[in-house]
Amino acid sequence: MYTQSFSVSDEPGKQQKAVLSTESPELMARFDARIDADGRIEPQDWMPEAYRKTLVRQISQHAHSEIVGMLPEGNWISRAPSLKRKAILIAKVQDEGGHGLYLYSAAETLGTSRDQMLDGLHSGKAKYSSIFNYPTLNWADVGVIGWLVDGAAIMNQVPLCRCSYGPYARAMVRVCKEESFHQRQGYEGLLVMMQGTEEQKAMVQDAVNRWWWKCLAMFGPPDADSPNSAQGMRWGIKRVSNDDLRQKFIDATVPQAKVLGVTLPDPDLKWNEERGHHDYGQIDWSEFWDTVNGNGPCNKERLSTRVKAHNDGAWVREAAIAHARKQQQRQIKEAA
Ligand code: FAQ
Repeated sequence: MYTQSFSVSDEPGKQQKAVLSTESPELMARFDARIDADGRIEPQDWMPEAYRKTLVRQISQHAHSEIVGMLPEGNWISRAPSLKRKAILIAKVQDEGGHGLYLYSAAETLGTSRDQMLDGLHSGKAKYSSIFNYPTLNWADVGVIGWLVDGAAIMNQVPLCRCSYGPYARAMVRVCKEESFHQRQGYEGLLVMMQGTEEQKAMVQDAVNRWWWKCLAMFGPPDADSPNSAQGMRWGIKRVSNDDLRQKFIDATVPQAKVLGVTLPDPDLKWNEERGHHDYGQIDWSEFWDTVNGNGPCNKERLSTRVKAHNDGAWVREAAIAHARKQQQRQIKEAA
């Protein structure tokens, strides 16, 4: 899918410039016209450096989120309540790993190497979604992550299938299909628990209480405080604003909560006939920024687990490189 990707060296400092960065008015006008006509930009096309940088920032953060997002649910694979639930959870967590890989590949087409992106994550410089810095305390958390976290992710990612950058938009199509399965498996798991004992019902309600507000914050700061939104929308990278996506998510989730039989923990949540939307209470943005800035309950644990996994996997990467080298040498010998 990404074979149109540029050849980029993984050696730091040896990154190949994908295109000339000359921002001539003529190239700029052609780029703007393509964006205005709702056309796609492909890796081989000229693009302004700021557009490239914005995409690398967003796509790499997205990839990191998928990879770190494997950890909270991964914690429950060994404790799933049945073989069926364990198999489903393994498949889901594996899917998230796959999403990370498509996204790193999409970002690589912009001339940034995977090593550079991973360095950013492992050194704590790169961002990833705030939501994955909270603990998964009981089995209902796994269902709630599927229902609400994947539900929020889909709401945000469906418009990204129409993103102006081709490789990102195409990657999102498959990601969204898989996220839909994740959302349904989470909701189905919760429906089963809600038909169970009083203790099981209380577990679901407790998990919903802990995750609801964090899921609303996942959409990012309010539009008025979102420095990247205006330009991202102008370039057709973002299609729907943070606040509009948040509102769509709330409106879609309220009836689902009713069917499930849980209460969403917001006394201000009510239908507003005039607006045709639900009103909702205040999100704690200071908690959100604390978490984004590395001080949430699990930031340190998530990062150290990820760094350890990367270091533990070094021998696999080394073995793969040694194997590729041997094969190459054999081919050279055979050709001689
Ligand atoms: N967490 O100006 P904006 C998933 C940062 S995937 C941390 O509004 P923008 C799958 C933002 O980066 C979830 N940081 O920024 C799954 C910016 O910082 P910067 C991830 C956040 O880019 C499910 C600053 O705040 N999804 O869940 C967050 O226009 C279950 C100002 O914000 C994506 O990445 C946050 N929540 O809009 C996996 C989707 N929000 O870079 C496992 C693609 C904002 O200037 C289990 N990304 N920030 O230093 C996007 O759509 C956008 O990047 C937004 C942010 C909407 C996230």
